[in-house]
Amino acid sequence: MRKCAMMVLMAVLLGILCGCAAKPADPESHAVVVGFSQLGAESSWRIANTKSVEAAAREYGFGLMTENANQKQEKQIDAIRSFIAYQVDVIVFSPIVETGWDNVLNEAKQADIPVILVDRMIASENADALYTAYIGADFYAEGCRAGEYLIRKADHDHLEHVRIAEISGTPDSTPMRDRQRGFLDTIQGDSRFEVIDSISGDFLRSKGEECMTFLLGKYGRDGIDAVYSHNDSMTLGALSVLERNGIEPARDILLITVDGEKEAVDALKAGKINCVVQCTPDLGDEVMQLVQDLKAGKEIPRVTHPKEGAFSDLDDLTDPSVEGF
Ligand code: GYE
Repeated sequence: MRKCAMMVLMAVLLGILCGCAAKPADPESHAVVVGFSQLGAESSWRIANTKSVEAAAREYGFGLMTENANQKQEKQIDAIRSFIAYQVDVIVFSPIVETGWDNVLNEAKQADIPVILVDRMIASENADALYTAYIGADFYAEGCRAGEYLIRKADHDHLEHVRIAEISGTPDSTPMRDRQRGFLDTIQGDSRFEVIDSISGDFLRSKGEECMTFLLGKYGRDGIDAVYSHNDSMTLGALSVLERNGIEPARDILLITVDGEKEAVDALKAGKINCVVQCTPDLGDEVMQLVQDLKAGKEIPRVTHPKEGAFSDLDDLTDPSVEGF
């Protein structure tokens, strides 16, 4: 008996080590099986998002096959193909970049498997025909909130010239594109602001450090007034570089970030970040509600955006609603 239990444990561990898909224990026992292609584990946001989807699937009693692509588009394409072969009921998919999905999504369509895009969008001439619904943040609005904060801050502190360095997310991804567009559209035409550089940190903390080191080397500590970073992981990396160089974050160089993870909100409260634009990773419940409605033959909304806001040093940070995930 003990030997048997050991063998089961070994098999489970082997599965984990191989990085095999987390197949539902007994798919037959679930009325609905969902295939979830997650793009990676690059940030606290992503890890919280994966947990949210997994917890919601359990709550709804759906079988969930999760595949994590470790930042590789080809792996996501393979995962979707495996879901099609398995004939899952619904594919839930968070595309790492916007382009390059036409073939595989056409295959899902031909197999009659609906696709729900979660978090990120796809771009294609034929995009509308390739997915059933999208649920995720309005990244353009997030970029606007970052820009609006900077305008308020410049007004408040009577800043006349703000040289901004942007640390952007993964190139060709929806949050990178739209956070940039929203920000630039908001500050454009205001002569106080000058974007001096924009470099990609791929949404990774380690690359946020590298980017900040590079920017300081290129412009010097007195050549940058503000950093707009597309996520908290990169911001926290950049912040540590500033501190190591004796530069006071949020004072010597303004820091504006997006996501709202606990560590960033705590840094805001500690006066080390100026503004945190919220982006919620808790999309699981709404995704599974869409799956349920879809299976029940109900009409589902084509686009769902969660409600989000922003916290900053110009707000009351003692308000209990100011908290991170
Ligand atoms: O901001 C970042 C993550 O797509 C909204 O991806 C998501 C972004 C999030 O890696 O932290």
